[in-house]
Amino acid sequence: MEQPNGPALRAIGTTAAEFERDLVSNLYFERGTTMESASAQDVYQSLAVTVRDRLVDRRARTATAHQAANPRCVYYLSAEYMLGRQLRQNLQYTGTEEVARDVLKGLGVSLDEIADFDVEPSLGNGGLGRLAACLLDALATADIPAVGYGIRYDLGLFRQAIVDGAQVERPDDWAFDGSPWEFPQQDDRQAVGFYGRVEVEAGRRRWIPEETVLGEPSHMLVPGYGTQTVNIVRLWRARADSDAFNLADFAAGRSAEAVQEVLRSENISKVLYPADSTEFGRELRLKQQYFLVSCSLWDIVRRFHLRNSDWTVFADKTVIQLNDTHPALAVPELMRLLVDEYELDWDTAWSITRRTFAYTCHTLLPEALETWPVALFERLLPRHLEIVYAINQTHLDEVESRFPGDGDLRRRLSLIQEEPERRIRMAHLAVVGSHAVNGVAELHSRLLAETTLADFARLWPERFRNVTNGVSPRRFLRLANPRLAALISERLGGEGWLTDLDQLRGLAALAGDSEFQRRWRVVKRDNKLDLAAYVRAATGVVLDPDALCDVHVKRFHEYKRQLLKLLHVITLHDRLRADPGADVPRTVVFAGKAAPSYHAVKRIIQLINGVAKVVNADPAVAGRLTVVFLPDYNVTRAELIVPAADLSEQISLAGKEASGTGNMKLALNGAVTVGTLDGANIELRDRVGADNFFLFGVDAACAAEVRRGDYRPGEIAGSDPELAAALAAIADGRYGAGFGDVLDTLLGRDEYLTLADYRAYLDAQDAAAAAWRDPARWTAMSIRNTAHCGFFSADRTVADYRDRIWHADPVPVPPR
Ligand code: NBY
Repeated sequence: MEQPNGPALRAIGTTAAEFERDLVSNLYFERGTTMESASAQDVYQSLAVTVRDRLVDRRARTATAHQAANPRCVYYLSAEYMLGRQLRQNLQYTGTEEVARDVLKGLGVSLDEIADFDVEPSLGNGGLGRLAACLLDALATADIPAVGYGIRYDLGLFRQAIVDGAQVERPDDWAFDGSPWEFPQQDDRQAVGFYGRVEVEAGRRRWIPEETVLGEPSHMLVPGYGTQTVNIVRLWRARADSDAFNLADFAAGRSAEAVQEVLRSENISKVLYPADSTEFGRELRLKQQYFLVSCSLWDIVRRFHLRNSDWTVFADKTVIQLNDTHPALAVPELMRLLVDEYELDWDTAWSITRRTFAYTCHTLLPEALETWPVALFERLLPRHLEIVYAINQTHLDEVESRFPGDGDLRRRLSLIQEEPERRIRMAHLAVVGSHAVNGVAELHSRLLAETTLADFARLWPERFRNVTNGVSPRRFLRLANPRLAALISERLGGEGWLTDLDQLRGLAALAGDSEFQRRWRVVKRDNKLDLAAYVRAATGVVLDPDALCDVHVKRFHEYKRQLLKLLHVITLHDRLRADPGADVPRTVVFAGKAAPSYHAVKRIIQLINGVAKVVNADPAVAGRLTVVFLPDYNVTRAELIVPAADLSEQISLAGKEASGTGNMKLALNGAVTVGTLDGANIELRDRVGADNFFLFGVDAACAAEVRRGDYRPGEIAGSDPELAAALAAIADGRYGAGFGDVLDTLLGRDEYLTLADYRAYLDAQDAAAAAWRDPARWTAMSIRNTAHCGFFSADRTVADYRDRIWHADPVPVPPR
């Protein structure tokens, strides 16, 4: 950055000498130590700062370019971000990995060992949070000015341990050893109100909050790949006012009372709610949502005013994407700011608001659609409730004028649910307040418009569209699978595919090339050796790198049907005991976390571990079948498992998984999918070709029909001897006593049609095994999967959002 009048900045260079000088100097000035006496943690922290400095320089130039261009900015509001580890990413994006490796080696330290000190900030549950991170990566890579807003939870998603086969949740104090990637911005604190009352002052309504909490931002840098752009994610942490601590109480020995007020405030950003489907946590959760929204909107307005003075251009300069409904309070909050604080008239404010917001829905499950009790909402946010009512009034008037006399329709479209309790429907609020609403895969967007949001789609068809999810090829191929990335670059003659993923098509011509196939298999085998080393250290289970690596990794949910996979494992075990040639040598890897309160799936985790114990101890199947539950699935674990996978399990009940993104990551890394016609599986199969995908199961329409009809899982179990044997094995207690509850859900309602799809699933698995027996055939399928995955790049997803929702232009950042 040019500094015409200030003191000269230290030059940031990429040569080994410059890198070493900066590293040693950071060690000395930031950690107060020297190479001779530094701990590994010291070296890690200094290395991180050295790499970070290279991004800071780009960030400064990015901010200058944005200020000059006054562009339309994309603001992404999300309660979750799963950014993954930062060190290797940032080494790569700054082109300093080799330099760092050499410099450290010269200093007698190994980069690989140091890199293990890097901690992933697990500020999310699953797909929704990781999608946010992939989109930010692609936004920066596309030079689109963007800020991600989120909450800096002190404790991320719980760390999962397995004790006696069961999930145990431990706190994830991710910043415990320091957090070198963060830039705290204490001087930008922002007050957020809660509770209180509404007063009328000179004819205007105004909220007088009763409680105030401070939002303290901190930044993480989000570099683009192959560009100078560095965007930011701005995470808010709740702080009490500095005089909230009660000295008198403390002096009198009442230490708990002394910190009461501090705790009450700071609890707001204490933990991420580990729900991945239904809503719970109530008041604190609603407080979190408003906290995020209030801090972020204030910041967005501040940024707007740095470059503009006229509200009429606000929506031309600002687009706010709501990542699901968790930040939907932003709609009434922007109205409150515009009408109450900036004194715009209601209609002008409403027109600005609608043009500003867009909403992405990530579910179809009715139980996952957020609603808030009106009574709670009124107590916490009295002025916002008035605004929601006013928005609803105008909205229902519009419905009445378009569909006169249809009281039922008005009730269905209302922002307020009346029965059994009055509640605010956040998805309705988000739709009404947005100019664009999108689902995350073609099937999902269609079903949204036909079922969940059908009435809205009839009212405003022009608002609805699909934007199929995508994943970052930088993280999930280049960083996670450097061996495959190197092979691809070698054959495609460069790394252009990293930002133009359709180039992978060039690999299709090599699918049958035996030498290329051999190299492809060597890469996969080496990746399996890495996974095996980790699994052995973490669980003691030994994996065979030549076995088919069959992975079911994602959050635990009944609709994702980990139990269907487990029934397959039990049947395989039976078959192999009778005939060792009944299946190919296979390793089945399960990983994923269950919401702590989701008892039914925590039981499934226990059952998996029970089955794994029996199978792995059975000499009759040694070397044929191994089952492992790898604890604590997160982005870092995914980066280890995904490159090693041969077979990708995407077996949710059709019509339940909005999109899935693990399906994309695995196929991109050459895993072949066994999957249902659900979410983005459909688009994946269309692209990689039906011959390179093992399809099974009922489709969404058929599933809905079965559910409506007279479905009798017991009859299916009775007429399929292998299934009956698998269920009997669970019942007889060999995997642990008392799994009657699991059997009851299967034989009772079997909500997710596990038994209905069992036979088709086994047939698909047999087809997969047959393909695996022919390595040339399998490898060709694997290569074709990677070759046809270009569409699933997050760069394409961002281009779709840009062209069809955001209409934001890139702002290139000039090199130094
Ligand atoms: O979003 C996931 C979908 O299940 C998956 O199909 C899709 O690919 C992905 C990205 O679009 N949804 C998801 O991860 N949802 C959550 O994690 C979540 C978190 C919290 C709550 C609800 C859902 N909550 O109610 O608090």
